[in-house]
Amino acid sequence: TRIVNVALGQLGPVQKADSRASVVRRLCAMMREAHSLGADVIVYPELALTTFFPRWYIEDVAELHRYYERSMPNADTQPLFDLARTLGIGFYLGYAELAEEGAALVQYNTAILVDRTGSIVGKYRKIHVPGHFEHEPWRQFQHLEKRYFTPGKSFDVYQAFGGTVGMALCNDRRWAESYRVMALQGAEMIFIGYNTPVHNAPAPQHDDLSLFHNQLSVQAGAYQNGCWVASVAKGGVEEGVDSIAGSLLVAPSGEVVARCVTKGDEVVLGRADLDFCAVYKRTTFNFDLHRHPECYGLITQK
Ligand code: CDT
Repeated sequence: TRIVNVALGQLGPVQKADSRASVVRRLCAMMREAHSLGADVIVYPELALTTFFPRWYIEDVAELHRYYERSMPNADTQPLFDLARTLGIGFYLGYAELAEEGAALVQYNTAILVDRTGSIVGKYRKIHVPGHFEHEPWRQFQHLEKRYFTPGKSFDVYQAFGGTVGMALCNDRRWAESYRVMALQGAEMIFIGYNTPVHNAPAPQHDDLSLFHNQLSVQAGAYQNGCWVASVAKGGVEEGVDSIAGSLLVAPSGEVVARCVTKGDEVVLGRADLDFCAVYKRTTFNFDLHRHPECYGLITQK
């Protein structure tokens, strides 16, 4: 057996006035708790270092760019990396990234995977960037991710924690392709961070189903690909906007083996045996034996 003790590092709200340093203190406290529970790795949410700023239409570029990290680690986040190395625990962390590409500054919604030595072993830039591009004042709040983030280019996997690990971010978890592309590369465990407002302005009739759709997506992704999925929220009421919590660890069987029960900062430990993937990957979801990619062409066409 290859056991990975996975801590769900769910965050409660981060308000606009909360400094990076104060958020990193919360993340460090959770990392210590995860370590005391025996965790090998702690999974934090998407955009964990700041409030979920795509809820606002921000015209001033300097003001907008205050929400992004120009380097990682940086002065504010270094304590988290130092603590990881001291405790010998890895982490997944989502944040807004401002990347210098030639003369251009490119904005990404990013997650990193950090190993037990405090070294970054993987970086993922969100591919399914949801919401809208233009200011839509009719909404109670904006969801301007399409304006603020350029989509990433690939779903990769990494050798970490004794297995093959992939990453995704929030809206990616609703798309079967996200999990499948990583599973085709052998993913045994996928980490996902999310911020999901309860209210979805274009389809308010779905508001009551928001927790159900979250869990449905993650359970299906895990089962259909024979892999573990840890999906972790930033939940609660942030700047007046309520977001779902419901962080989960799902087994390759599709069963929920651990979940958070509050909407605040909460650490819950789950025990993931990576060898439990094999029976699914060898039988029902033996991709080599049973897939028919020759019939799936439409999926890769625009
Ligand atoms: N952060 C993120 O991707 N949130 C979306 C909200 C719904 S789309 C406006 C999600 O899929 O959970």
